[in-house]
Amino acid sequence: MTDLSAFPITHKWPAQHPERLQLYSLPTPNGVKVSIMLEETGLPYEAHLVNFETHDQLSPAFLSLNPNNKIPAILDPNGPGGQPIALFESGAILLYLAEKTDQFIPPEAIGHYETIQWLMFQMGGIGPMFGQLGFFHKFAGKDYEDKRPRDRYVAESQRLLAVLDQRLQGSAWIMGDAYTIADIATFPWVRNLIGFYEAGELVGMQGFPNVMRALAAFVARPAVIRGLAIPAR
Ligand SMILES: N[C@@H](CCC(=O)N[C@@H](CS)C(=O)NCC(=O)O)C(=O)O
Repeated sequence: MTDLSAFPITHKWPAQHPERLQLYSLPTPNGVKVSIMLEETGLPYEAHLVNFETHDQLSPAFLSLNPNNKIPAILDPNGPGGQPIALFESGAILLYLAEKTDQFIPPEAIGHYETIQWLMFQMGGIGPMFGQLGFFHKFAGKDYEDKRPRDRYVAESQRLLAVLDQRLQGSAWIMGDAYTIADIATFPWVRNLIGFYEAGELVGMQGFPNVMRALAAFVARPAVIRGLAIPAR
């Protein structure tokens, strides 16, 4: 029987199936990257809800795994060399799961590193910039009189969308015919920009037809449909 008691996070979120990978998350654009990836790979896992309303992400148990107090995080009892491994940062988790399962990252070196490059483009660009746009357009920042911060993030989001649209010209996915972790990282954020942030019109999404076409294909995937609702709130 796998024993995860050395990981304090399992005291607050007990594992019913300690031999399975444990996911600590919430269905936000960063959280669903990992639930979608897990659904796509078919790896057995157990999902635990980290409730922001009760500040679960600031609890000592959660901080013991991620001192940066953000979801998603995982604990894989069967990590490298059969040892348990705990990870945070969605990009690092996607890469770990891709390499663990040999799925959703091309095996040949050039395609492998280009996929990582586009994953970093999402992690360093799309995620943080769209997130700031959401703050200034939909949340507390929308009441600021000075619209320059909002306009700056609108312009930067449009620039990033143009780069992505150009990349997707004539390609089903970011890496061509291959659906990869770069897509799994990126499209939850594009979906969120249009849906939850209600910023589709603001950034002129209709001007990015390749992004819209790939987003439609992404959200139609059965694993994506399932992953978007995990963990159940
Ligand atoms: N770079 C991190 C960002 C994670 C992140 O921002 N998570 C948000 C939800 S989408 C969060 O946990 N916020 C809680 C907080 O800031 O207290 C990643 O990709 O994993």
